[in-house]
Parts: sequence; structure tokens; C-alpha cells
Amino acid sequence: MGYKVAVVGATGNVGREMLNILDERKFPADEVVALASRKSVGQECSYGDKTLKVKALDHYDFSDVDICLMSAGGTVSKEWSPKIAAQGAVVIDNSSAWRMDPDVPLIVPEVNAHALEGFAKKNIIANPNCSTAQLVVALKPLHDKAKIKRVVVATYQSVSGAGKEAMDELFSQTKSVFTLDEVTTKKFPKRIAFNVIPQIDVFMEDGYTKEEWKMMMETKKILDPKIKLTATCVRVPVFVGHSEAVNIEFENPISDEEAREILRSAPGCLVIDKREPGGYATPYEAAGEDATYISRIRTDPTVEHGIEMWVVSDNLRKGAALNTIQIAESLINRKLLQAKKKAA
Ligand code: 11C
Repeated sequence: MGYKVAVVGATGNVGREMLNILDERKFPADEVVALASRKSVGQECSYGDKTLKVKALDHYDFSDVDICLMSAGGTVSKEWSPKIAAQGAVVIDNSSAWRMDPDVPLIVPEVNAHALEGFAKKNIIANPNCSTAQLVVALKPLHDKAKIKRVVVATYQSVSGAGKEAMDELFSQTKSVFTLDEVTTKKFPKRIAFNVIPQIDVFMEDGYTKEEWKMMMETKKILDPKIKLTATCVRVPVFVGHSEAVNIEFENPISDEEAREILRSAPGCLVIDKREPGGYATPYEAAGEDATYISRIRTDPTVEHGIEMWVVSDNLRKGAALNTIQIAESLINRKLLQAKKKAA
């Protein structure tokens, strides 16, 4: 017997990607339902060769749903995840609402699938921020080898991380530049077309942005609370794919050769690292793919044990929808989730 899966926020960037990936990976679902707010009811979403009509979240009975994949933002998740979880569906949430809750595991399966064991306390599992997910996939195998002390990361994040309207804004601004029309900004604090913006999410009191804070706190929770991390998160005019320049300081020696070999066989990682023009990954190649691409691996000679590298991944897939579905697969593979008996 297969599972009944609900996708909440099915009409958004990540929700649509969830439906694609459930089909692509042949997730063992007998039934998939697409849910969203009332204003999206009746819209259509593709799930493989099927078309799903979107239903209203607030009228839905979750009592025979096994898994609820939530991608409807923090406010909706805060209100709805506990109600859905109380009806016996495991909620895997893509927002930041539950990530720091000590009773909610924050999971990247390649890194800490073992932490899933505690999910039943709230019946909610959190998916990390996209920029954290790809980072920890690349850090984990190196941490196992040489113990990471400190990470300095600068991100180059695509506009799809900020939603569909943000993608439209990059498109329309770019068009306006060419047609000499006025460039208007709505979603971003400054023009994004032919520009870069050193602000993602709101400012915190200490001058960091919330995106930067999330990278720091989530890396600690997923990988190791002792790792010190500082980040500068930057929005760039790319539609899909987040890139990161990552500087790592280790406690123990590790050469760039060793790091490359370790990453070559690490789960979820794909090393593309030829020291020649074009011998590295860019978001253009990563978009639509599952891997976390790692390039430009080199020794940082300015610290005792340092490695510098470039990490790129599709933020809508490994950073969101794919990781969420990999969490559901891990629950099943670890026999932590049985399909409910459905009425005949
Ligand atoms: C961005 N990383 O690129 C953000 C989007 O906490 O899940 C995801 C925000 C989050 O704008």
C-alpha cells in the first residue's frame, strides 16, 4: 500500500517542483493532492502526466493523509502544521517556522538523517534554508575528515529563492532596460537587473541579515554546534541556482587533493574542478539538477589548515523541494513511517 501525500503551497515555485520531483523519483504515493490558499482554488498543477486541481487548505481533512509537504511560508506553517500533524500526517515543512524548535529535527539526509528519530514529538520535520542545505552537504564529509573550526561564506543567490514574483521582477526589469522604459522595483529593495544586492531577508540588530543568521544557526543545528560561521548573503540577477564562495578553517591538516577525493565520493556531491577556463560549475549547469556541485577547491595558505571552494546547487531542488522529498524517503527507508489504512 502506498502513501497519501498532500502538497501545501502547490502553486508556488517550490510546490510545483515538489510535484515534479515526486513524479520523477517515483515516490511511492497512491494519491497526491495539491492544496493552497482559497485564492488559488481551481488552478491546475501538473503531477507527471496528471493534472491536479488545487483544493483549499482550510477545508481539507488530513485524517487519511500520511505525509504533508508544506511550502506555504512561515505564517501559514505556524498556524497549520500543528493542526495537520495532530491529524496524524507527518509535516515536512520548508519554511523557517520550526527550524530552531528543539523538538523538531532539521534535516539534510546526507548529513544527519539519524536525527529523524525524534520527529514524533511534534510530528513535524523542518527543511533548512536553501543556502544552508547545499553548504552542509559539502561541509559534512570534510568535517568528518579534519574537523571544521570556522567557515566564512559569501553567497550569490538567485531570485527564485524569493518566489515567483521576484523572478518576474528580474525579467520585467531586464526588459525595461532594453526597451528604455522605467525600471520599477517592488519585491527587492533595489533594482536587481544588471545589479547585485547585499541584503537577503530583514536586518537583525547586530547588522547581519536574517538569511545570514539562518546559515549560521542552521549549520550548527544540522552539522555541529561548535562550528563558527560568518556569512554575507547577496542576491544576484540569476533565475535559478545559488552559488557560494566558501572558506573553511580546519582543526586538523587536510590538503586540497584530499578534500577533492573526499568530495568526489561524498553523497550528493559532484566535483567539477579542472583548473582551466570553464572547468567549474555555474548556476546555469546546476539548474534542474539534484547534485551539489563543488569546484575551485584549493588550499588557503593564509591559515594553518584552510580550504577554499565554490559550491553551487539548484535552490528549488536540493535547497527546497528535493531535500523535502529526500526526508520523506528517509522516513520510509528507516521504517519510521507506515501508510495509514485507508477507507475502501
Ligand atoms: C532566498 N534562501 O534565497 C531564501 C529563500 O528560510 O526558507 C528561502 C527562505 C527560507 O531568498
